[in-house]
Amino acid sequence: MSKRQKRIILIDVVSPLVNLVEAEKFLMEMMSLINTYRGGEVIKIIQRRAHPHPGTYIGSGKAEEVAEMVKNLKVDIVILNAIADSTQLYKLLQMFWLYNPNIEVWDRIDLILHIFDKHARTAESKLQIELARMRHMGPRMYGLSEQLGRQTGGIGGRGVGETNIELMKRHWRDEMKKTKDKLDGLLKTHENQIKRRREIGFQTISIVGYTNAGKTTLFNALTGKKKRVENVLFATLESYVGKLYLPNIKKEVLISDTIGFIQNLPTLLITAFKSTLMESVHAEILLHVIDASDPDMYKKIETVENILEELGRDPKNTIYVFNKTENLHESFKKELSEEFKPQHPIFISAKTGEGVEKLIYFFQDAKKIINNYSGL
Ligand SMILES: Nc1nc2c(ncn2[C@@H]2O[C@H](COP(=O)(O)OP(=O)(O)OP(=O)(O)O)[C@@H](O)[C@H]2O)c(=O)[nH]1
Ligand SMILES: [Mg+2]
Repeated sequence: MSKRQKRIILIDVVSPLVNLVEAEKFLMEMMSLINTYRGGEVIKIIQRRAHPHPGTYIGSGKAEEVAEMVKNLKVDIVILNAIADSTQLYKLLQMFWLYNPNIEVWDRIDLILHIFDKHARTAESKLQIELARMRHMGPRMYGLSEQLGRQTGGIGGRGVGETNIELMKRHWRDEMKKTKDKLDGLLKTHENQIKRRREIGFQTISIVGYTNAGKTTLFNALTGKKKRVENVLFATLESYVGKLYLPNIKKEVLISDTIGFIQNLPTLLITAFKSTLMESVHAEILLHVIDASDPDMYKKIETVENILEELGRDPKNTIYVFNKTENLHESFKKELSEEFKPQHPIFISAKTGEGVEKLIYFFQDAKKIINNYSGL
């Protein structure tokens, strides 16, 4: 017998100044994320508010309404399209618990962490996720403990309650430290690997870009590997390294593929994935893969640039690779060529292989083309 599909309520708090079409667009990416997670039957709610409510994020009236829906529609998960305060998430959880003791209340970070959890393959990425989850969930766990404490601690909520919270916090801190130590160990090994490759004289070209831009498809085309390509967000969660032989200069270079970026990627997750992203940050050349068929292309380019900056990557030696261009108008290509001249734009279709040869040729010539470039 197949399991019942999860029933999910997705809520976005949108300013009254934003029109409905825009508001719907905000929800689209969340819908793709839910789809990546495992899908389910999604009920979308757009709540108009100038600012999120400090206590419940969505406002108490709306929270009551959602609580009714949790009861009547047998909802499993309520997701906020926001990065919410853990006290706000906890407050909502408390309200909905009355109607479904198994209800879960997530924000955007929780949803991304659940997706990461599902896709993580290596010990390193699993630990990174565990640590991020501990950091994100921690305060909510204290909330839970505080409530239990109040129930058993008598008047004023002191005594047993306080001890419980302290114990909980200490346990949490210990667990977090253990996870961090394990991760630091793996990180050291990874760093040494990168150092060794450099000593041997390997140059690295790293593929970065927004999630679903076609990074892995390009990686496979360049290296002949067969890494998983999927039309979902965050299909890749680890870094892969492959080799590419450049016949003209008779040299082998390393190509790496990694996790994609996304708008409003919480800093917590960037920090958590620093070790995975290290490969890219240190690469000699960065290929920023852009889905040129995406109407939101410009916003996504900016998101990727901002995250790279946050990671401390110098924008120098970055090549813009416009992908999915098999149906792109020549005039649009021309426009992009002009607009992004400093980023040495190249147009490819990683899927059909169109333009990939040109890209390889470009690597061989990179020294001449990129100013001040000392590699290759
Ligand atoms: N039309 C078209 N689709 C492409 C092209 N390149 C990749 N795709 C499709 O885009 C989707 C995402 O491709 P991936 O290579 O997994 O993208 P990614 O950037 O690695 O994605 P994440 O790892 O999830 O961040 C897949 O359905 C690919 O088949 C292209 O040149 N043209
Ligand atoms: Mg990928």
